[in-house]
Parts: sequence; structure tokens; C-alpha cells
Amino acid sequence: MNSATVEDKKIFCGICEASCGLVATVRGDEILKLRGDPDHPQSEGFICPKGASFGSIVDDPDRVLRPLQRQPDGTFREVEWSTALDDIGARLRRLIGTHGSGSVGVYLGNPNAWNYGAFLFLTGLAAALKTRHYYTASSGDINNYWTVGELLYGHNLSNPFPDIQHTDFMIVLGSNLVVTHGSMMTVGRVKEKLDAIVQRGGRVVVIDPRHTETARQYEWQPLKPDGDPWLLAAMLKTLFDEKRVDEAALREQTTGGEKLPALLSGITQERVEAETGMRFEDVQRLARDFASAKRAVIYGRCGASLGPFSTLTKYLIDAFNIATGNFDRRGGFVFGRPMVDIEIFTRLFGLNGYDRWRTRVDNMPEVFGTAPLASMAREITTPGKGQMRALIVGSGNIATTACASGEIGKALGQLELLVSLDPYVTETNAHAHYILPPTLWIERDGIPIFTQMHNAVPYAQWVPPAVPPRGDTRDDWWILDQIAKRIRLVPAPSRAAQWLGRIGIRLSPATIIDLFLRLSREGDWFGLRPRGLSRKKLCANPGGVKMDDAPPVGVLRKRVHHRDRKVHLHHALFETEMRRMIARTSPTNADYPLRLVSMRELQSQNSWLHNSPRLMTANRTHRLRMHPADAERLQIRNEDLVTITSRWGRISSPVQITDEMTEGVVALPQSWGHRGGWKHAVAAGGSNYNRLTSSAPGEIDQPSGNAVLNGIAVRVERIAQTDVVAA
Ligand SMILES: Nc1nc2c(c(=O)[nH]1)N[C@H]1C(S)=C(S)[C@@H](COP(=O)(O)OP(=O)(O)OC[C@H]3O[C@@H](n4cnc5c(=O)[nH]c(N)nc54)[C@H](O)[C@@H]3O)O[C@H]1N2
Ligand SMILES: Nc1nc2c(c(=O)[nH]1)N[C@H]1C(S)=C(S)[C@@H](COP(=O)(O)OP(=O)(O)OC[C@H]3O[C@@H](n4cnc5c(=O)[nH]c(N)nc54)[C@H](O)[C@@H]3O)O[C@H]1N2
Ligand code: SF4
Ligand SMILES: [Mo]
Repeated sequence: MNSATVEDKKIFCGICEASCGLVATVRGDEILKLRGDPDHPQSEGFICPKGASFGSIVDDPDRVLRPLQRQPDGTFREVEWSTALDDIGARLRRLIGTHGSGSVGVYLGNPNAWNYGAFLFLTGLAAALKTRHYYTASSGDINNYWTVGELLYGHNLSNPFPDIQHTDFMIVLGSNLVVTHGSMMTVGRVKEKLDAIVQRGGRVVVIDPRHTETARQYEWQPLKPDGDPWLLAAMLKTLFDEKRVDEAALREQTTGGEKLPALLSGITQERVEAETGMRFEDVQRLARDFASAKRAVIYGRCGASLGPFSTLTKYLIDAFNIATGNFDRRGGFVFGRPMVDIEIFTRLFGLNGYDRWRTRVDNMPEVFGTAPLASMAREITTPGKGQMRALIVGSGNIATTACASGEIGKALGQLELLVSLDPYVTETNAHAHYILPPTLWIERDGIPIFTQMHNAVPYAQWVPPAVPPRGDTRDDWWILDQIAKRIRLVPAPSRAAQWLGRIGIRLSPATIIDLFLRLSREGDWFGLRPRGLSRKKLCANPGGVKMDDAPPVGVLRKRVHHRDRKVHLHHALFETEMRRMIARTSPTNADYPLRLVSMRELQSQNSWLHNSPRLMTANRTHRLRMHPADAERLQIRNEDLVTITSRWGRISSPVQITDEMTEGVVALPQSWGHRGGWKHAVAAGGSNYNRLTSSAPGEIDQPSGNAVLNGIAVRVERIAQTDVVAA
């Protein structure tokens, strides 16, 4: 019996971007309950099943609690930290000595994007190694944001987002907000916020090929996969043709706005109808309704970000919001009010940028200092100077989540050294030489450093750990620092910090971020602004401190980084993309007549919560969703087993016939079909969606290298149980 007292600790959830405020009821190291914190400035008591079940991950019997070393027979053996780290250090020193530090790669996966220490030290390590092999989960979904941010506003991280609390008309393009709680826009209680738009007489229009949980709540406009840039271009062209654009806004806020009509000149009614599946008059009506709403905004996410023209699509979303006079205005498309001025600091260290160099094998442009994951397998397998020979994975399951996942899986097996920081033996790190076990977010302190940039309600928060670390786990940043020390590097992006480190002054991530916080616009400037923020002040109020009721407006001149303080709308790159889009022929034909799209589920978080029996309940199975008319044509009945074949791969799945699909489109939850030591996840079965996707340079978004994971042309065929394709 645990004799410690029962305590409530205020923290925030580190699973998804919503960063909900939680109350953890703990007794010593035991997690008794996790519930929403009713007093949290943004999430106001909300919690989803993932957050509430996180205790089952922390105390998962399959969780790795000590460093694991792979043995010649492929099994893993527990070793001491010093044994693992010393051997990793020795191997890295040998590799660097022979092939240079550019032969070492780093991957920043989704969970560590929310882990400030890991984020800082993975970025710092890549910088100190001076390697071009820095890959992130962003090339699976937000490289197009980073690209447009740099080109339009002068910084990859510049990301205007909807002022959802004050808008009268919101178009949700390819996002299932009530399930996912969004991305690149942090809104607590998003469903209530959307409901409130309708309650105050406004409209929410969800544009999606699937009649999703979100579409069912509001107005649904079906769209063909990849129809987004066509729809946006046609809407914008309508407004230009009818002189409904806000000329004054374009003139005052941008340069290059006058070139938009020429960019859109190749958009024809016939193509728009063919590409979107919408009637042209409906496209025009939507544009006019939007333009006549007092305050309106388009928000686009994964459905609009994982297609072949995702940078062009993101550009058109921003251009549309700006041209309709909704940019930097209340209820429109606004900048956030961050507690830490990350944009300014990353700029000071020269981290932001676009196309400053190209990747070795595929000649893809660098985005925010990173190379696209699509190129990783070829960078491992193609010999020559700069070939990647070692990889440190900081929270990633890329053998499942990356495009052409089968290719990645094989290439990882060729690495001379693969080190994975991960709480599980996954299908990715089954190839690893070492698996190093990290603490999880509830066991370490936290500051929502990434999502604070686009909070619908600006607030600041820094929380202590709720429970002590399990087993012999260590913080990701500590592990990275230990590896760096053994190769005589300081994981820091600036030369000054690297120099300080070399003379023995190595700052912890908490000290670095506190320094940034105190020197930010909201900071206390070391006492000069007594009401400003510091780590100490925030830790004394772990439930979070509200900074304002809404994001600021009228701040464009302070927030755009270009010297002229204007949004740069004209870039030749968008003209090239527009031509490429117009020249594209349909990927479907008689062999591949259907389009496959991904699907997120309420009880999954990408690939990594599938080992929780609380979340992966017995009634959950992996199923391909198909429209009744398609099923009838293909003579498929509910629960029949089928193969799904694309130009790049084949997997199998049972079918669920449902009229939530549109005809011609099938949907399958991504990131199932596990292998490795997470037994419950493996037992759940399912197949790996991304076997059907491609990493070929011509098959990904050209400007940003972002993967194409939606709208895959496939055929579906009924099979017998004996023909099941392995995950
Ligand atoms: N088909 C298809 N594929 C997709 C997508 C899609 O929509 N469709 N979405 C893409 C998107 S948006 C994303 S973001 C990527 C995500 O893909 P990844 O970056 O691979 O991320 P996850 O699957 O979330 O988890 C990665 C690993 O992190 C580990 N982990 C969890 N917490 C921690 C921690 O605190 N520290 C460490 N070191 N490890 C931890 C987990 O055990 C897991 O193995 O997938 C992409 N893949
Ligand atoms: N429960 C849960 N929450 C999550 C995650 C999770 O795995 N589970 N993952 C987190 C991550 S990493 C991210 S990035 C966010 C993503 O958050 P969302 O962007 O909301 O993610 P999805 O559910 O993939 O939504 C994409 C939608 O686009 C539709 N779609 C597919 N193709 C097209 C197209 O060509 N055009 C249009 N207009 N729509 C299309 C799909 O049917 C789907 O409904 O969610 C985060 N939150
Ligand atoms: S919505 Fe996201 S942040 Fe909120 S409780 Fe669920 S997983 Fe955690
Ligand atoms: Mo993501």
C-alpha cells in the first residue's frame, strides 16, 4: 500500500497540439486519475480519451525502462546507460573520423516536437554536426506551411490562423477538427467554439471527401481528393472577376497582390468542375458568401496539406484570406501572441530559411534547415560523399508513418548505427542497435513552446512533472547531451553557445528557454518589467496564466519579418506550381479507379497509443471505408476481405460499407499494422497504409518536399482469407 498522500497537480497534456490543461491526481509515483482542468485558460476542463488514458501508457508493461542493445540474433538485452552511451559515442567517433559528421542523421518525430528540451537539443545536435541529414515529421504534413511562411512573411514559423472565437464564417478545408482538435491552430474545446459560430448566426462549412464527425455537425461540402487548389483558385478568381476583392487590403498589406489575377488566368470552369466534383455555380456561391460575411476565414489542414500541390494550396488559403480583407483583422486570419518569441530567436540563430541548399540525391530544397523524409531511404542507400550512415531517431515510427514506409524500413536495416529514443520496441527501432528509453511528458516539466504561437486564447504555462520517471528512463535532452558529449559536441544552434559549452558552460534547456522567455515581449526582462513572465512566475501558477481574451490584430507591421513589413504574395515558384497543376493528368484510370484517403481516429495518436488496452479496445479493428455504390459495383459485402493496390504497394483489409464516404473515395486509418515488442498493438493487426504511398521525387510536393499521403489512386479487390497480405 502506497502511504504517500493524494495530491492534485496541474499540468498540460503532451499528446496533441490542443495541449489541454489537466489535473493529475497522484499518490506518490502512482497516477490515480487524469481529468480536464476546469480553470485552464484555453481548454476549460476539456479532456479526450487519449489524455484520460495516459496512465496506461506510463505504466504499460511493454514500456522500455532500461537501455536496450540489439544482439546478433536480433533480440534485445538490457544494458547500463554508460555501456550504451559509451559504445554509441565510440561508434559515432569512428564514423565521423572516416566519413565526417555529415554522415550522421537526426530525426525529430511528432511527440518530441512538443517536448521543448528534445526539440532544442535535436535541432542543436543537427546544427553542431553540420549535417544535412536533419529530418522531421513536418515533411509529413507541415513543410508546406514552413515554406509559405518563409516566402510570404519572412519566417518559416509565421503562421496566421483563424480567430475562431470571433469569426462569422469559417471554411474548414480537410480537417476533422472534432476528432483531432486541429493542428497549427491551438483551440481548447474546439467543438464548442465551432458551435458558437453557428449560434451567433454564422456558418461553418466543412469541405471533405468524407462525411466526417466534423462535417456531420455543420454544413458539408464534398470535394474530390486533391480538389483543394482548384477550388481555392476558382473562388479567388470569381472574386477578382466580380471585383469583390479588398483592393485596399491587398495594396496596404502586400506586395505582388496585383499579380494574382494573372496567376489564376488558366483556371477554367470545366477543369474546376472535373477536379473538384463541384458545380461551378456552387464554387462561386461559396466565394461570394465568404466575401459578404463580415468576418470570415479559411482554415486548411491535413486534407489540404498531404496532396501533390500542398504548398500551392497553402499559399492560396493565405492569399484568399488576405484578398478578402480578413487578414490581421478580428474574426479573420490572425497572428498569435506567444509567451516566448521563438520566431525572433530562431531568426537570430539563422535557423529559418528556404532553399539555402539542396539534398544530395534528390535535389530537393531545404525547408527550415531540414531535408524531406521522402529522401531519407535514398540518402541511406546511395553511396558517395555525404551518404547517411548513422541515424538518431528522437521519437519517430517512420517505418509506419513515413511515405513509402516499406522502403524506409529496409533502408534503416543498412545503417551502420541506428539509435532510437523511444518508450517502445516498435517496427522502426526493431532495426536499432540501441533503444534508449525516455521519460514521458507527465514525468518531466513542460512548456507548450510550439503551440503557444497559435493559441486561440493567448496564455502562458510551465508545469512541473506530475510523477517521477519510471524505471531507468531519462529525459530526451539529457540522452542527446550525453551522446553529444561523447563526440565532443555541444547541441546548440549558435556558435557562441557551442563555444560556451566547450569551456564547460552547458546550459540546460530549462535555463535556455527561461532566458528566451524573460527576454521576450512578454518577459520580465530580468526585473525591468516586473509584471512580465519568467519560469519562476509560471511554475508558481502551473495551471496557466491567461494573457488576453483573443489574439492581437493590427500587428502586421510588427509581425511580418520582411524588411518592407509587407506580405510578399508574388513568387515565381507559385506560377510554376500553377502550371504544373494545370498540366497534371488524373492519377486514376481503369487499373486504379479509386482514391484512398487517410483517416484519424479519436483513440489513436498517429502510430503510438495502440498499445493501451484502454484505447485499443477489443471492438476496434482496422477497416477500409467504402461507399455502397462502389461496393456494389465491385461485388463487395460488409466485412469482406480485400486487397488495396496502388502503383507502389499492396495491403489487405476488411471492408466497412458506409455512406459517410463519397463515391470513388475509400478511407483507411493510417499507422496501423505494428510489429515489435508492443504486444497489444501487434495483436490489434491491421495494415500499414503508407506501403501504398511513394517517396519518388516526382510524386511529392515539389516546393516543400512534403509527402503525398492522401488521394492515392488504388484498386480494391475481394480476396479469400488465405490471400491476406502481411502488414
Ligand atoms: N498515411 C498517413 N501517414 C501519415 C499521416 C497521415 O495523415 N496519413 N500523418 C503524418 C503526420 S501529420 C505526422 S505528424 C506523422 C507522425 O509520425 P511520427 O513522427 O513517426 O510520430 P508518431 O507516430 O506520433 O510517434 C513516434 C514515436 O514516438 C514515441 N514517443 C512517444 N512519446 C515520446 C517521448 O516523449 N520521447 C521519445 N523519445 N519518444 C516518444 C512513440 O513510442 C512512437 O514510437 O505521421 C505522418 N504519417
Ligand atoms: N485523435 C487524434 N488526434 C490527432 C491525431 C491523431 O492521430 N488522432 N494526430 C495529430 C496530428 S500529428 C495532426 S497533424 C492533426 C491533423 O489534424 P486534421 O488535419 O484534422 O487530421 P485528419 O483527421 O487527417 O483530417 C484530414 C481530413 O481531410 C480529409 N481529406 C483527405 N483528402 C482530402 C483532400 O484532398 N481535400 C480535402 N479538402 N480533404 C481531404 C480527410 O477525409 C480527413 O477528414 O491531428 C492531431 N490530432
Ligand atoms: S485533445 Fe489532445 S491535448 Fe487534449 S486531452 Fe486529448 S490528446 Fe491531450
Ligand atoms: Mo502531424
